[in-house]
Amino acid sequence: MAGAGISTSAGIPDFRSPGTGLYASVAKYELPYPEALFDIRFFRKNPRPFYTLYEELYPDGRKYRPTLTHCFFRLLEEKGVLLRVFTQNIDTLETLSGLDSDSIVEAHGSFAKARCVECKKLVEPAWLEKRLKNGQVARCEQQECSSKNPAPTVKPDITFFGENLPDRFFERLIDFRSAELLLVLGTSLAVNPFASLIDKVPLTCPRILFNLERVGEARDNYFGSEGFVFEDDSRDIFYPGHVDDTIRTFVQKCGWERQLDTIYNTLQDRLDKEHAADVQPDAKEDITNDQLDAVPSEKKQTETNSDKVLPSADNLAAQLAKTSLEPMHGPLKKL
Ligand code: CNA
Repeated sequence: MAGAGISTSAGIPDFRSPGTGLYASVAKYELPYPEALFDIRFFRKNPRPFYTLYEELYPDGRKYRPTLTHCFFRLLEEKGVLLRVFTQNIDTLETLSGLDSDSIVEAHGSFAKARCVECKKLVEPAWLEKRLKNGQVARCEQQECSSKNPAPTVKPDITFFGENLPDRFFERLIDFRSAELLLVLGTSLAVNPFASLIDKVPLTCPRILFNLERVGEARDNYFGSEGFVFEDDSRDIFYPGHVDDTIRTFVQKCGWERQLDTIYNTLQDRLDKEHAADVQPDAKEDITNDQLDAVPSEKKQTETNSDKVLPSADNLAAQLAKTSLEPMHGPLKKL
């Protein structure tokens, strides 16, 4: 389960981080209250504030790049241990990282497509980009809409407050029941129903929070959520810090660091080439299993460390590393 905190190192501000989050810079958007930025009723009356943000964050594939954490999802996919990435993010960086579309659930939609709020007709990305570059609010040009004054606004397929979540979110909820390990990364867990998903995994499923701050705890009394309990004997673990750093530490414990770097560097090279050639990104770069196998395994290091008393997050990482070598539903079950 991912949130805006996994994309801050890509240069995209989150909502709630003090000082740097979007809500801290509401003055720029001239909002009556911070959440109005993503409120469908407010947007229908005044789309300008949202469009200011939209121009900044529009994913043209050049401005913002997937982070090490996005590449970590790729690594889990390559290893065959990724069930699904449920993301609240709308920046499409999971897709740009090369993750299979089936591995992703964009719980709050994404910027990838946009349509008229009235007739729901999709618009061409090039048509929209031109208007965003000119600082215009895009208005529907379909015959039935263009005669209205003002013509209805074009809105990306992201879920605003007051709108339903995408069908795929509900269709894939079933995944939580079969999860053997839940990783929660870079989210304040302040938005429901997404936040409540942490309690949809089996009671035996360990849960790790990678975040700058402790969130989602039982004492926070989130509606519909029992929350994390970060006690010594609990199944819940808090990994504090910058998520790219803590993920690197976690991956080191799995013995997969070099493979993660290979994925990251290969992706950066591909994006460099695409930007140089000024073409749109299309396919994921081909990292073959042979290439991954060619990377010297750091598993030995994990094994040498195995006689040390490891904190439980390290144990989980070591178990995860073994899982890739054995059928799914293996060692994590025994925890
Ligand atoms: P949020 O409420 O702003 O919370 C972000 C969380 O991430 C906070 O707890 C931060 O402490 C933490 N955080 C920030 N940077 C890091 C970091 N480098 N390492 C570790 N933790 C970090 O954002 P949520 O995702 O929880 O809220 C859900 C909203 C935010 C969704 O509806 C999104 O659409 C929306 N959003 C998305 C993006 C994006 O797509 N990149 C950006 C801003 C907001």
